[in-house]
Amino acid sequence: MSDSRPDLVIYGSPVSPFVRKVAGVCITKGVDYEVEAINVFDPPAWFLEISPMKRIPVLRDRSVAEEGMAGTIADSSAICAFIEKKHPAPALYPDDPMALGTALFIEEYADTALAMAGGLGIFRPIFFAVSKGEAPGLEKARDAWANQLPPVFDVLETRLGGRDYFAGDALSIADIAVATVLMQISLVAETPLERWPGLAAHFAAMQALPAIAEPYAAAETIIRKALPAPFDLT
Ligand SMILES: N[C@@H](CCC(=O)N[C@@H](CS)C(=O)NCC(=O)O)C(=O)O
Repeated sequence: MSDSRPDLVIYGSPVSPFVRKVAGVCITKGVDYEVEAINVFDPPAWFLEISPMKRIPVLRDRSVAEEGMAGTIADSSAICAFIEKKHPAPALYPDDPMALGTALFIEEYADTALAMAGGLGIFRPIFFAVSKGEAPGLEKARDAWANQLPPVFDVLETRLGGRDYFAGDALSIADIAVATVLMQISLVAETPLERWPGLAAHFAAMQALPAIAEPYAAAETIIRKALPAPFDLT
């Protein structure tokens, strides 16, 4: 009997923007994958061996190995680069050296500066509190929206420069990374971006892509059980 399971397993949860970034790359490339749930705050012992920094996502390629460290890669950026090499079309890393460097920088900026302000500043204080039955940390979230995010959005607006994509003239890992992390805010709060019209247009275009919308819908199903509607932080 043939094995109908996909080769690629993403360990984690669609609630993580980094899991959704990897899922978005798979969807864009038409590569089958499945998500195997891991609670990163209480992981099984075997997971720690494949995630030395105790983070999700970790990818397993079952065509390499079904268990243990072999066939696994930790960190969404490393995982996405692996998937690009294994499934080159459509390319999500530009050929042009400067466009490639730009894409990698924007991916890193989304995964660090944007994720710090949006994930740690807004998503966690709201969702972690609500899921424990506590009052949402709206003061901290409002401070992040008013003070931490605007300089990050300014950088993204400038780098985008009114174009459709962050790097080169096609969708790249940069666009997927920015959209998935921005949507971490949308899970718990409204995200009015009128002050950053280029970023707002880019965000709307990205939200219409199945690669962004489908993993987000999976996250939203989980989040809405504890939080029926996003908050207004303005
Ligand atoms: N740079 C890492 C970041 C991964 C990351 O921070 N994941 C979060 C979930 S969104 C996590 O595992 N957090 C666990 C913790 O904070 O203990 C990547 O891109 O994979």
